[in-house]
Amino acid sequence: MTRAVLSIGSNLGDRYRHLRKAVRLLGESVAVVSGVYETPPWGDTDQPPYLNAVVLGVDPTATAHDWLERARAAETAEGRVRDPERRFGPRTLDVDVIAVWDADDQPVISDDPELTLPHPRAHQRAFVLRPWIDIQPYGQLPGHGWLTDLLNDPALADDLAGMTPRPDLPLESRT
Ligand code: PH2
Ligand code: MG
Ligand code: MG
Repeated sequence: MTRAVLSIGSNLGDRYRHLRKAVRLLGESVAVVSGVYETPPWGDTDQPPYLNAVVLGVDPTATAHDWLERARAAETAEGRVRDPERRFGPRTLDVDVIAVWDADDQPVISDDPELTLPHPRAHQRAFVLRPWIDIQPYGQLPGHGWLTDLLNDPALADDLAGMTPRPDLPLESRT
């Protein structure tokens, strides 16, 4: 059995619909889905606010690249157009593979430029860590430690304060 933590986000069009579709497109392997948060844009701040959530995927055989392919397929299905000039720009749907654990429960480490694992910026992103800890309070980001400790980093305080839980926008979870 392999496991993956995926971050989903949208800030263009019907954001909630894109997230619901993402969960549906990721399919059978979606084990648990976090609540949705409204989050200020990170990185490139000249864009609309995002809706973000985190998904825990569990699959008998999927490799890290299988998770990446599923993520990309969902993005493409939701009309994602990549702007090479704007790496952190607005998007209908972004599905990022944050971390993967192999069949022996060991974290997958990869410096493949196509898929760096764990995600190289996840430890700085409140919009990943905050929904993640909701569904995995004892979670650890491989190479960076406990989510509880990462979320206590003063560098994240402003981003955390700027996030708003959206319990009015539930995503379907299998468990
Ligand atoms: N994704 C980005 C850039 N900035 N900001 C927020 N709040 N949420 C995101 O998902 C996000 C972002 C590029 O992937
Ligand atoms: Mg992203
Ligand atoms: Mg992405």
